Amino acid sequence: MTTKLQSLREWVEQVADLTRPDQIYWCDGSEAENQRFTAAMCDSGDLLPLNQETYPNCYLHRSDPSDVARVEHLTFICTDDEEDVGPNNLWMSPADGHAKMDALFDGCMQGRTMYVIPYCMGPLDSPYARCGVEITDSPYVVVNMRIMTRMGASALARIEQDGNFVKGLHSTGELDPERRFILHFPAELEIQSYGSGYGGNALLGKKCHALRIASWQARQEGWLAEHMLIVGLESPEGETHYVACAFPSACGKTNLAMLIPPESQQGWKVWTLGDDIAWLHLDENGQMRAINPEAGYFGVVPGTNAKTNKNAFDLITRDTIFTNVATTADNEPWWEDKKEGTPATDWLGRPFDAGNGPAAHPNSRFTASAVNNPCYSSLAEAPDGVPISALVFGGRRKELAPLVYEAKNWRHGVLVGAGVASETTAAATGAVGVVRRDPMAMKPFCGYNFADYWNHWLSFAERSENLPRIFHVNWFRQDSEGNFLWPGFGENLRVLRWIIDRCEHRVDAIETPIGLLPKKDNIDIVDLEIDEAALHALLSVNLEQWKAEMESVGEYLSSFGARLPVELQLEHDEVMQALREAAG
Ligand code: OXD
Ligand code: MN
Repeated sequence: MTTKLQSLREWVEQVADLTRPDQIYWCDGSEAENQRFTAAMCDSGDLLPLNQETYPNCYLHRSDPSDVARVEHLTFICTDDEEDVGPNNLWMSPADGHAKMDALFDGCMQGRTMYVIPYCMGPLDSPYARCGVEITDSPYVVVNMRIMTRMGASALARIEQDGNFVKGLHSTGELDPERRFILHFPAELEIQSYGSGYGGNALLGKKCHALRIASWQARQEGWLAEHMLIVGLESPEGETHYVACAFPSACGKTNLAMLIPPESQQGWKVWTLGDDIAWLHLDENGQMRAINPEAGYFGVVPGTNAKTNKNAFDLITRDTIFTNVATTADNEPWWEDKKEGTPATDWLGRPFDAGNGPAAHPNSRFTASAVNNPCYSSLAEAPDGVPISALVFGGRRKELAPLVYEAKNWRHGVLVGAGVASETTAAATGAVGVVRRDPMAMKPFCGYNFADYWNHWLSFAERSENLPRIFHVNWFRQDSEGNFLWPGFGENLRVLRWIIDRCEHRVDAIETPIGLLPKKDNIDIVDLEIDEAALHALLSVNLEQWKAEMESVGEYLSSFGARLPVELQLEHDEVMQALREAAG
């Protein structure tokens, strides 16, 4: 296989001249090809077959122990003007970036095969979909990209028709953390990633293309590329609302996207469209519509069980690639909080010893195809996507942020999103549990200056009078003893129902300086064991503490200097004024 698209042929030749592989292989995405690669990786030990009776077509990959998460400190955006990437990104000049990467890629594929992976982000027939080609020397990347994207001959046909594509070059290199870099060249629509096989660094369609490069393209073209799940909520009366929610990495997007209504929520159905990324466009009526550019889930395994996420728990019993989980004596995958089985071997392949820490790596992952999800929405393949009623921001906050509140309007919603903070998780290397600002859950993924990004968000108010309402949620409030105040998981549907009621003008809310809070009686707590004090804490806000929070948001915003949109500053000033007045 090759291509009639000259620019693609030339780029592949140019990469081969630099990396000097033994052979070049164009992936067609077929089942036969997938089986060949899987069998070859089982022979080489890159994949270990799991128990094929209980986990048919499931495999385990053990990564290099130093290569288990995204590396934000090694991720750069390369632009002519440093200001364009903002203080939210690391910057390198395109010339320095190319020189650095050319040196790393020089001859790096000698003795290896170079795989050319054409892929499409989004349904193949969607006007909103965008394509890319990833060149890699990792067969693990090939089989994962086949799950995560529409990959192979059909994607190549679309690329040939479009005539353009994002260029992604990847090599696992020596897996030496000192020689690991993830660079983005947005003006050239190019990504170069060296020295890591970890999904977020190596499956270039995902974070690198569908968020960092796409956010750049989206700004130029008037749309949004966001770190958001997309979920459909169907009421017992048959009315379906679609909601897109931005939560930071490993804060429960997959669980919410696959939520199973608890018994108390009789008649409700939940449909998954996406669990990580949403591309949002305004249609000709000013309605915001979303597509999920991905075709699979790269989900966090620990914590997945029949109670927290039964859909995912069932989904990953077949056709799944596990990375860095433990195994039982029966060769089944095992992870913390699986609630069944016991580990025999840990994620490093050692006999399990509790003294060595968790059996599965806290950021161990599953890669599974979206079509195997029992609640996969039929509209996930719709070329025009789904209409979005509400956008929801959230973070993991032990304190302060109430269970839910609504922004007063779009401009206030942008401020709410810009002020999101969350405790860090194992999805990225570095300390875990530290509260940091993660605006719109895009801190690791916005491919340009946040100040310009907020300006872009604000500009939507001029383009439509029909924008989704904006909310903020926090499932993670704790009492002074560290107990969660809210049960979370399926019960979160109760909060989503309030959000829908607000969108449908069915309930009033309490106006406060932070936004609109639910009236206690408007959140359904039937059959929920939750005491009055907890409910009060969840549905109210301490204005003194919030004032301190908003001061800290203000300091953060001012770190963007003169580029900060005046409108956002004004919105912040208004909220501060309201808080001062409320304090008397
Ligand atoms: C992910 C992440 O893998 O956000 O989705 O890190
Ligand atoms: Mn993510």
